Amino acid sequence: MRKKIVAGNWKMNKTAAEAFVLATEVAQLVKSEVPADVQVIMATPALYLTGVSQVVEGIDNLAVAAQNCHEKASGAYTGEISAVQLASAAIPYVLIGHSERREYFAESNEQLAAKVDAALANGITPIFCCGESLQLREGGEFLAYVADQLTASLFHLSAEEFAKVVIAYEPIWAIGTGLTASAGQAQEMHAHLRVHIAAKYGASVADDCSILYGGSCNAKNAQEIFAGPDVDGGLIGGASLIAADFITIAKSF
Ligand code: 3PY
Repeated sequence: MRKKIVAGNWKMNKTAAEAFVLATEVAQLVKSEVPADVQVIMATPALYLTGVSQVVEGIDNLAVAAQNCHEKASGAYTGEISAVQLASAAIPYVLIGHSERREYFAESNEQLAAKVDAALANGITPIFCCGESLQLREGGEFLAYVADQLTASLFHLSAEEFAKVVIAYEPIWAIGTGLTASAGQAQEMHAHLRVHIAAKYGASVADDCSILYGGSCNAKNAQEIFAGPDVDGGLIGGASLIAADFITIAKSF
């Protein structure tokens, strides 16, 4: 049985005081309102990871995630944080390959493969992001393009390793634009990725893989998007910064 997951990507938002307020509100609402079978995650700025970890402590279905990690274990990489360091602070999840990292920090498929390896080697669950640009969507090549992103960064893993990865499909044209993939467009891609995973790892691994939708998913459209049989939750941008909206999304299955 695959997990239902709603992960909030705070990106580079919130001051320390605001982060504490938001995390505390989310924690209270998860405890009182979110079904136990929905895993809620807050991907906070690195600075707040340990503080927010304390806020979520003891709530089984609430966890923190880093938004990135470096592929090397340690060394002269000013400003970076390694998976070894995240693991040493008991951070259970890390986003890898968000389109903003691919675009603004030129992260390649090969580098992302190394980051996935580093996360898994340290017992951290990677939430691997993939998605196509508007140009690729309009050109009609988008299904193959996104499947190729999985092949390039994940398909070197053993089936046992792959089973620990969460996928987040985020069409770039729907990130921060207010545009959302329709429920049909999300389901089409998710089903395609599941078939692609099954061809490599078999039906049972594919069936158990959580594939989240991201890209302007909000309290109004989450229910329709999550209704897709291959949509197992969401990676939420702006709406994760408002506790009530984020929790409405977490209750949208
Ligand atoms: C968005 O919805 O804007 C996101 O990028 C979520 O990661």
